Amino acid sequence: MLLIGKDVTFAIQAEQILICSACFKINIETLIMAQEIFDKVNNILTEIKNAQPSGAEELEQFRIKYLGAKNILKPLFGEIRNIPNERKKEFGQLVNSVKQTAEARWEALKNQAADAEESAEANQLDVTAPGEPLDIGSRHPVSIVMNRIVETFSRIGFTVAQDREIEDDWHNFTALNTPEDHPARDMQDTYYLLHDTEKLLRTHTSSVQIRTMEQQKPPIRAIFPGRVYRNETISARAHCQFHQVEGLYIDENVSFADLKQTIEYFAKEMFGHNTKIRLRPSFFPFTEPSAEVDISCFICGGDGCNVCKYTSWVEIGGCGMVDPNVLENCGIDAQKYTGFAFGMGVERIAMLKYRINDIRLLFENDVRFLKQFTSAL
Ligand code: 2NL
Repeated sequence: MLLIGKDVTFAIQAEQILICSACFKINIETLIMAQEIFDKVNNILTEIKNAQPSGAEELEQFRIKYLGAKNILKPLFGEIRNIPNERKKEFGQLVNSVKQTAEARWEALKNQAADAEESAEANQLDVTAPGEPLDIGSRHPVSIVMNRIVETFSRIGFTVAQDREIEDDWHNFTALNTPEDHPARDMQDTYYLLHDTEKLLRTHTSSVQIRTMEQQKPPIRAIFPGRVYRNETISARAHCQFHQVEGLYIDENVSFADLKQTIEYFAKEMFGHNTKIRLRPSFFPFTEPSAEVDISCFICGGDGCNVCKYTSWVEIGGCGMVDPNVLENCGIDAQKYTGFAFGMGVERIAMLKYRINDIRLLFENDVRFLKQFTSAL
C-alpha cells in the first residue's frame, strides 16, 4: 500500500476502507487541480474589484478583457467539468458572481468617466462671458394702429369706452335698428353661445355705444376700440375675429358737416396731410344718411396702383348720422339731439399702412413676422 499523505492515511484508517493507490492518486490530483481553479477565479475577482483603468482606452481594454466576446471569464465556465461534484455548485456560484462583479464594475467605471468628462466641460465654462441677449418684444401691428387711432381722436376731445365681448341681441342688433330678418343676425354670420343662445359674440363695438347712450346723457363724444367676431370663412382677406374702432358724437345741432370735418381731420393725421377724403352714399340700419369713407391713395397719390386697384381711392370705413330710432331706443330725445357715428376695421388700416397682404398673419403670433413693426408709422 502506497501512502501518499498523512491525512489520507488517517482517513483510510478511520473508515477502514481499502482503496487502491491509483485511485488515491487521481483523487488527490483532482482535489489539488480544483483548488487551483478556485484560486484562479478568486484572483480574477480581486483583479476586477481593484481595477482602476484611467482614460477611455484603458476603460475599453477592461471591457474587452472581462465582458468582450472573448472575455477571460468564458473558459472558466468550461472548467466546471474538472471540479468534483460536491464543489460544482460552489464553483458555479463563484464564476457567476465574478461575471456580475465585472458588469457592475464596468457600469461604475463608465459613469465615473462620464462624470469626469462633464466636470471637465463645466470647468471650461467662462463665467465672464456675456449672457445670452434677451429678445425684446415689440408691439403688435394691430395694437400700434389702434393706439394711433385712439390718440388721434383723443386730441379732439373723444373719450374711450370699452365693454364686454359677449353681448345680448338687444345691444348688438335690436337697439341698432337692425330688423329681425336681417342676414347679420343669422347663425351663418354671427356666433351664438351654445349653452346660452340668448348671448352672442359682438359683431361690432356699436354695442358699447348703445350701453354708453343708455347710461350717459348727451353730450357724448367717445370712441370704442375692441375685438369683434363674425362667422366668416378665414382667408387672406377675411377673418372670424378682428378689431374695430367706432366713434360717436351726440349733442344738440351735430351736423353732417361736423362728421365730414372729423373724418377729414382723422384721415390727414393718420395718412398724411395731403390726404383727401370722399364720402360715398351707402346704407347701414343704424345711420341715415350713411356713407362709406374713402381716402385718396397714399401709395400712388392718385396715379393708380395695386392698393387702390387703379381707382386712386381706398376705402377705410363707414359713417353716417345716427338714426333717430337708435337714439330713442337708448332713451335719448331725437327731437332735441342729433349725432354722427363712424366705424373702421383696424386690421384693414394696418394692412394698408404696412402693406400686409394676408390678414391671417396678424393672428398667427409668429415673432419673426411681428418684430418687423415699429411704432413709427
Ligand atoms: C364700418 C362701418 C359704422 C357705425 C359704424 C354706429 C353706432 C351706433 C349708431 C350708429 Cl350706436 N352707428 N356705428 C355707423 C356707421 C358705420 O361702421 O365699415 N365699420 C367697419
